Amino acid sequence: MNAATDAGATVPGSPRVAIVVGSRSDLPTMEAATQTLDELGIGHELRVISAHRAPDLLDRYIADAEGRGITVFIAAAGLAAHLPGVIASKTTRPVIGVPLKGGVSDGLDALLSIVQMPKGVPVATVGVGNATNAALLAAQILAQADPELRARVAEHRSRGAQAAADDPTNADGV
Ligand code: AIR
Repeated sequence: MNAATDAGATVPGSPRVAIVVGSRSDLPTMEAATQTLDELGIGHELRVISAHRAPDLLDRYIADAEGRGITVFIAAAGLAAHLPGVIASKTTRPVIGVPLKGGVSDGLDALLSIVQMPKGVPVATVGVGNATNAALLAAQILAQADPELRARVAEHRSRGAQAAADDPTNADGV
């Protein structure tokens, strides 16, 4: 086991966030996560690995990712969305689940599947399709041990607040 694995430290230049999706059909929704991580200067990688179509590959990937210094996993899936829970069962690094639209209740099924993890193995869950919030939460987790990133996250948020304030629909001084 290398030092990076032991300490959960960064291998210089290596990605810190892994985005795992259950299907290629999930990729368009997750573009917002990669874009947000790019804006914040956070290295990331993306894999398509279904928890039930490729369970052995998922096992190997998580072990390898931890060894390379991946610190936060973002896992997105629709339908019977077991991917975040399965990843969380195999790592003690934080897992953020993104329920995706589709299925009989257009995302409510995936939301309940992800948010209802039985006690002992948590998955932090964001709103249906909210890839942006998943990336921001990952950034905030990483920022706790990285003052420069904390400043970038704060700046990113104040830019969002400024954009809201500059929106002409808010110009009536409310
Ligand atoms: N899925 C794939 N394997 C496990 C799950 N939960 C999900 C994908 C996608 C949906 O099933 O995350 O949202 C449909 O996948 P596909 O490949 O049929 O388009």
